[in-house]
Amino acid sequence: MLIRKGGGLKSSEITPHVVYLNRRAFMLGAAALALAPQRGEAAAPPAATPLKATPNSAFRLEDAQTPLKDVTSYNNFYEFGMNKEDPARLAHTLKPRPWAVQVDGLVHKPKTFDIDEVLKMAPLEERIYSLRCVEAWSMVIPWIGFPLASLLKRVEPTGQAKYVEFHTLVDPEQFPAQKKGVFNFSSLEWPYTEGLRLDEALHPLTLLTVGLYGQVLPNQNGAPIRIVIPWKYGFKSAKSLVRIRLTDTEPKTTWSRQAPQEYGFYSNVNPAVDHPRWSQATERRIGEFRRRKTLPFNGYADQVTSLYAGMDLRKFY
Ligand SMILES: Nc1nc2c(c(=O)[nH]1)N[C@H]1C(S)=C(S)[C@@H](COP(=O)(O)O)O[C@H]1N2
Ligand SMILES: [Mo]
Repeated sequence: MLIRKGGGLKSSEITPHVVYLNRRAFMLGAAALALAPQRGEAAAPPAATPLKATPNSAFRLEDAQTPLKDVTSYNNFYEFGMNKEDPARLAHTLKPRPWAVQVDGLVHKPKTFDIDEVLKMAPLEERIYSLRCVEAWSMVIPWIGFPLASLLKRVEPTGQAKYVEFHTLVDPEQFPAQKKGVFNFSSLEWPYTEGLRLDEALHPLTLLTVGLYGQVLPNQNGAPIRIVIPWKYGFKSAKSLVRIRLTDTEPKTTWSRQAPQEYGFYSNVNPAVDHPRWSQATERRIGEFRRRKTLPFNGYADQVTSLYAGMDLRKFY
């Protein structure tokens, strides 16, 4: 894929995630695509709401930060459409209040938390992580949140809990691409579902995220609450979460259902294991021209390699 100055992609380009979806759409009958809403002007974005957080110097990538403009206008959020510019254009339909997050499954104290209760659950930290998309681009973003572990400890996982499943909201009124017959391009199943092993979910790097760049999370970045797992490909970092469920079996995830040969459960950033359709050895930092080498575990190998001791990471991709 080609990237223009400023980091944007030409809108005519099809990016790797969606090549498969497009092919699928043709097979299903591409007529449905013609029903997609016409391109229109985005509604004026709501004024950013400031959000205070304490910088955590232990989690502070020193690389140049990706401009906020790119962070909010070059997004993958398939609930709004296939293209990188769809989320910014359409995200005004998402209503981040009122919002509740159900935390249940194999826990002693299942609970549905109001989002404002979650915001007060633990001190908010600012952490600068890079997010490495499976499409071989990356961004450096000052996120705001707190370790997912703080929330999980509240509900007290039982001894049977081995995995954590994440669900994004399903509401076609808020997410236009969930409307049947409108964006009938894909076989993506809603809710967008992701998962982690419990030890990954409890790892201090795993950030329950409510803001970025000193402000409340913009809708297109997964308001009001999402997960960020910096050593895994970006698609693991599910947005706009309404449910976190503890299970004893490995969750079926959206992308591994869609294309199991391309997207595994673990999805650790691994420059040595190519995606079947492209190399993962290098990446394009949005806003830069020269490609850079992709680092094992996206640069977090020292912190997370031990989670995978004894595992063949070619098999468990
Ligand atoms: N619910 C949901 N979460 C999602 C996605 C999505 O389409 N739907 N896209 C993922 C992908 S592929 C990436 S790279 C990141 C992008 O996060 P950002 O837009 O905040 O940079 O979100 C991930 N989370
Ligand atoms: Mo991605």
